[in-house]
Amino acid sequence: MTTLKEVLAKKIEEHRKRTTKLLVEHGDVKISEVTIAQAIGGMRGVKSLVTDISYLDPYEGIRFRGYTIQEVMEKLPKPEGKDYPYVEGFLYLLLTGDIPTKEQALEVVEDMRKRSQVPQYVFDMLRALPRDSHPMAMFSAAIVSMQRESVFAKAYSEGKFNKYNSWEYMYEDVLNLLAKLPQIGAFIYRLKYKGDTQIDPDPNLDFGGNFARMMGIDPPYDEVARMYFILHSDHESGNVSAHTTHLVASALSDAYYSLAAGINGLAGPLHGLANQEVLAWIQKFMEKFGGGVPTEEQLKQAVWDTLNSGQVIPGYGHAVLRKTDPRYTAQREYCLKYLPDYPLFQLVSKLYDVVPDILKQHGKAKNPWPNVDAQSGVIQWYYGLTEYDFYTVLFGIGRALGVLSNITWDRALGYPIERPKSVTTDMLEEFAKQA
Ligand code: FCX
Repeated sequence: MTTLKEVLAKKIEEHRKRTTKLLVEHGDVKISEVTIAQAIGGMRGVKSLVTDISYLDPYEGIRFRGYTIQEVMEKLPKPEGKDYPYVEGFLYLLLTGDIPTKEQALEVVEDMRKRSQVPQYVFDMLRALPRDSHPMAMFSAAIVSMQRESVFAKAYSEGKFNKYNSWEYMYEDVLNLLAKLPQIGAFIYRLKYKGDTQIDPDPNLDFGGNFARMMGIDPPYDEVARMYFILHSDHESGNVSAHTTHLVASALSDAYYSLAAGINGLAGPLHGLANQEVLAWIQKFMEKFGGGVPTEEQLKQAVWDTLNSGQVIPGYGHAVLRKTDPRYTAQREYCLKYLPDYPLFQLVSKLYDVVPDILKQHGKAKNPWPNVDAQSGVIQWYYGLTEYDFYTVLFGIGRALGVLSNITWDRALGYPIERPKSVTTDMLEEFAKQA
């Protein structure tokens, strides 16, 4: 057994007592109320999910296992000579809550390398899909196609499964699945955009380093990959991709079914697809202004034109955040270090100067500040990844780290099938009358 699995088993044993005590002794304590506006309005702010993997404070932004982005980047072990941590060490943190030593991180690197071989039928299936399929549809199809590999589903069908050991089968699926995602993502990219010229993984490289290699993009893109996957990993439990993965897993569907479902949610333009939308939107108005960097006045006009045509400004606003997303800031800092003079970065910075004020004047968005998606496409574009349809796959590889850690814990703590109650409009009208 690896150190990660051993440590996790110990943590789970300890944590189960806390969950049981809460349920048995304090199960009736109220933590939230639901208004009519929340029931109609996407359950915004209703506290009804539990996760310890990450927490999103509206004003501070995300903390992973209690650590800010900056702390995560500083404290986690890094490959020799690199600024960004091993993704594998970050997974150790998400699963256990502990910062691993370099040896512990390297043990996960080695374990995942052993699990990383993608079955040939996945490549055959991807090649058989129409080449103009969206990369997210291909990514989701690749994940669900591997469901036959699930040790969780096998254990269930063989009757080996019980409430106490089910997390171990989930853990095996989670590690097996995560280890394959960089190659699947890079395969889709090179199949669609590089004439199906594939680059083999290098067994000596880590998750981020290998992804960059298989994409065919030189360093420091390996650093971008590490940063990007960590930043996009988790955003507590209520966002569409995390919630969907959790919901589907709650029916005891395995990690393959659950992650594919979450990825399908991530593909929506109000969620993960917003990062490609940002680039598409910027390109559109740059074309309109003859390809050059627009003036501030032209930018303001472009923002108003978008709003007046009833569309949202991609990369701005958030359901929970009420300040600039620290994931935006972390990527901005990368840009300031590596590409400060890049025109597209300067344009994105100029948008930061004009959009919040316009959104405030417009008066609808509760949060006028940029989110993670406003900045991420620029970095990809700079390193030659201009096929922005692909950007959400990058988000998806990162997001898998968080949502799969979550469903491992869902099984460990025996969370039941999720089944909120619905009411009819007649009933809401009746509640309103009685209020
Ligand atoms: N531009 C224009 N209008 C916006 C807006 C934006 N960026 N953000 C919110 N609004 C509008 C909403 O459309 C809504 O209008 P309505 O009353 O006519 O329906 C009103 O402001 C109130 O919405 P609000 O409560 O602030 O935001 P929601 O929680 O409903 O939605 C998202 C949050 C993120 C979906 C919304 O801000 C949005 O559409 N942003 C643009 C898309 C985007 O960047 N998504 C990525 C978010 C995230 F980081 C991720 O998941 O990846």
